[in-house]
Amino acid sequence: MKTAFVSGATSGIGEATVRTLVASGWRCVATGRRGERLDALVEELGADKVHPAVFDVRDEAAMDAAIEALPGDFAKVDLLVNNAGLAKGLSAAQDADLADWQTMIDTNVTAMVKLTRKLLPGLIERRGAIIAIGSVAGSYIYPGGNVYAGSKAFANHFTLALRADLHGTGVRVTSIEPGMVETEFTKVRTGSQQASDDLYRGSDPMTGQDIADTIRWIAELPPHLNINRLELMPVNQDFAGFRVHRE
Ligand code: NDP
Ligand code: 8X3
Repeated sequence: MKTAFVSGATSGIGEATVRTLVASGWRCVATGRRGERLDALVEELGADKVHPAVFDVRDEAAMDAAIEALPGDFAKVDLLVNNAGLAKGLSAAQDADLADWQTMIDTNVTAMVKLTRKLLPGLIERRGAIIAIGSVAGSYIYPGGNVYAGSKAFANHFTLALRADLHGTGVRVTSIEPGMVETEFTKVRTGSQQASDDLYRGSDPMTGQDIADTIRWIAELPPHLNINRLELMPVNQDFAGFRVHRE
């Protein structure tokens, strides 16, 4: 049985990924700040299958302690799913809250690279894999995307860059770049369940399960095969976006 380390497993894509990987025979380290949700996953799936690691990814000492405390085979990570992340706000750059910008950079960029660096030696030892959840926001621009878009462009590109450094190690690296997935993402971004419902209504968005199934598929491909990057959208979303302002 192999071990996956899934950051951000208390909701959305990460939670679905833990359920899906466990159903497919993996054991999972499930992380997040909301410990009660991780406890519920352990209750549902079994303590031999899920280890809850409760920490804020922005707190490096807490990240170190959580990694240090991984019990038994949960410490032998074969797959890192870099998923924890968030958007805060949709204001134009000129109106944006700097604290929101800092939160996104600390979470989506700084924490992701630290977690990756800390788990890399073991991943190399076990010829494991890294799957990171970037975003279409890292490739296509929309108003108010600003720092979120920048952080996801970083995530997309950092993940691809890892491939070069890991050349010859056997470690597989994939950047998954989804469009609209209905999770708690928009509620967290806007602070409003209504805004979230309004965004997804009638659009038939992707689900956390869609992305979890994709992660499982990639994770279980034969070891000689690497998916470099994979962009997914719901059929009802596209990437046309040019605008012209006339005086
Ligand atoms: P959710 O809000 O449902 O899940 C986000 C997860 O990240 C939660 O488990 C949350 O845990 C965790 N997280 C956020 N901040 C921290 C933190 N400081 N410390 C620890 N964990 C943290 O959203 P999604 O499932 O949609 O998001 C997962 C990833 O997918 C993100 O990286 C997001 O950018 C990306 N993505 C999402 C898309 C979408 O449309 N939903 C599309 C493209 C990419 P907790 O709050 O308990 O700490
Ligand atoms: C989240 C997808 O399109 O809302 O990364 O920016 S989008």
